[in-house]
Amino acid sequence: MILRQTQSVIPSEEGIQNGFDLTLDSRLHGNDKAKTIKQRHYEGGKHGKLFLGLDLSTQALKGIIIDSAGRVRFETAVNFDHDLPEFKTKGGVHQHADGLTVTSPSLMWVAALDLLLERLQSRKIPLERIAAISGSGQQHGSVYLKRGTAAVLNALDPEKSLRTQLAKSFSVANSPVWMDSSTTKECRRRDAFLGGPKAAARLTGSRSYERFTGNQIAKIAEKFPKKYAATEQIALVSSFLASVFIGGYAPIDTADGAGMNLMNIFTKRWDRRAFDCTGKKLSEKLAPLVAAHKPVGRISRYFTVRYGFSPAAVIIAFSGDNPNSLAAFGLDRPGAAAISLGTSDTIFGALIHPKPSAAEGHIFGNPIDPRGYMALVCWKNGSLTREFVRNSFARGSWPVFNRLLNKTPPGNNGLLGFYFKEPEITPPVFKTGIYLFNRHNKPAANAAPEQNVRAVLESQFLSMRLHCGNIGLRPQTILATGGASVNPSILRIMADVFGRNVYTIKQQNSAALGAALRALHGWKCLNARRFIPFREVSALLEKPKLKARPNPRNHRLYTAILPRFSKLENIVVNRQI
Ligand code: ADP
Ligand code: XUL
Repeated sequence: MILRQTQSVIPSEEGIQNGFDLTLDSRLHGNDKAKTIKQRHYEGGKHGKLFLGLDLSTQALKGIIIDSAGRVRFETAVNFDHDLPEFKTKGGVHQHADGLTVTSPSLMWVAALDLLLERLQSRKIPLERIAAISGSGQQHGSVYLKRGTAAVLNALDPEKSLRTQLAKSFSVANSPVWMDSSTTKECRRRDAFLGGPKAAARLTGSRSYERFTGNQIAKIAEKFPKKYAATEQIALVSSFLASVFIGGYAPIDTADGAGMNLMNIFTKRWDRRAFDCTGKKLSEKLAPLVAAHKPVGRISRYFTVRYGFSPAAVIIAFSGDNPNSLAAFGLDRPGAAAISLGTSDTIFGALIHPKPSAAEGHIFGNPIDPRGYMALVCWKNGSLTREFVRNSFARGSWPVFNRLLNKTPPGNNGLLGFYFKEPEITPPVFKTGIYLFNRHNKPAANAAPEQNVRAVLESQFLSMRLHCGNIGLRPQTILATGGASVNPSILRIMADVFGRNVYTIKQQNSAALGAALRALHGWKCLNARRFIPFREVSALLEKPKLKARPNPRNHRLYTAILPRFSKLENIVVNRQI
């Protein structure tokens, strides 16, 4: 039974009482035992403990190592398209011919993990000093593991690669990822079964969404019944990576678990009714839920022998990329919100009294406050759509893109555009296309390069401002993160649209940083045998730096445009043009 397998590798907090290392000695092989004793001595010396955070994002696997003072000591990344070209992904994914289905090869993620760890090893990073590891995964994606995989994970041979050993372990070779929009039928069915979108949102924190894992599972159960029946475990991207590390199925944390339409958002438990409209025997195929600061096991022998990690290294529950970014900013109470400009664009912040919306946005558990919540709104047309406009109109160069932007005034002389290069999540748009409107709200046939560059950015931030209030996000200040947050011209428009100061931290890979900080936090909680406020960890961090102040005149202009933007957006959504 899954629960038992998982529990057997979770060190009991009682056991920790007598000393951190002692708990695990009983589970070690002879050689490893000797190593632990040496290791304990080493860690007591002048070299302090280190903490590893991983982020398995859409386009890359990133790793950040921090010390116990929260300082970043090392970072590296494996880019799927460039470093693993044999998997033939574009932006880390495969877009299917129907224009709606989007998947990533599960084995590619496993290959990326070995590659990243080999890189750390070849750079002589003292992996034996890593006391705890946590991680992050793109949210909602699901990994389907064949019967017998628990045993394979438990007995991984350090002489062979993960890729070789797990090659036959996936009952569904290609994982549906968050960019998938192919499950509208399953969503309508779930909403109806649960009493309508409002009831579904009240129960699970979100109405049914195409990318949410429960709907993806329902599609696979119906379309590929044999593969579904052959599946022993369904993991999220985050819990899958944690599973590889512990050599058994890892629990799912309540922040990432909320992105499945399967968890009761208020009790933070799996919901039987939500399971009933998903797939047969689902409860046997999902790991238990756990708060994000909890340990889920010790590192498996594969990693200690192959890479030299200490057998004492503890694995703290992995979570989603947005929840981990929330941790990187220490957002445990309402006030500031973060805007992440990664492959997806998201806005999110902490909430105490969540009000799930039947229209848009999501409520997840808060990964740094087991009693708290976070609200999030997500856009699929984020960085890749900005890149598309950059490639089409700015010779593929961000400096050219920024120079063009400076040629147009805020408000773009009345031109508004909607760039749905991919089917959109917020608002829901399945038919892709670019829709331009002139100052008289009439469709515009085309626009100059500089107008397109401004239109895509203004449209993205106006949409954020328009939609985030519905889920209770009214930020006082904004913390920007993700790949595009390095671009000052983009941050200026963000500040002007929201009328708020925009700050950044040095590390734009906030999901990996958040995972490293959660590793440190979880490790502290484990040693203290109680929940320690995350502030004790986030207090260590450097203060975010002010990067853009709003220009009041521009802000007034954008506020005046908002009702017009909303009206035109409705027209596009309803396909009236
Ligand atoms: P993810 O974590 O989802 O894989 P990242 O947060 O790493 O994504 O962001 C990657 C994106 O950052 C790229 O797709 C790229 O478009 C964007 N990016 C990088 N540099 C810039 C820049 N100077 N201006 C705008 N966008 C940028
Ligand atoms: C959030 C979402 C994306 C993914 C990929 O709901 O779908 O932000 O987490 O980053």
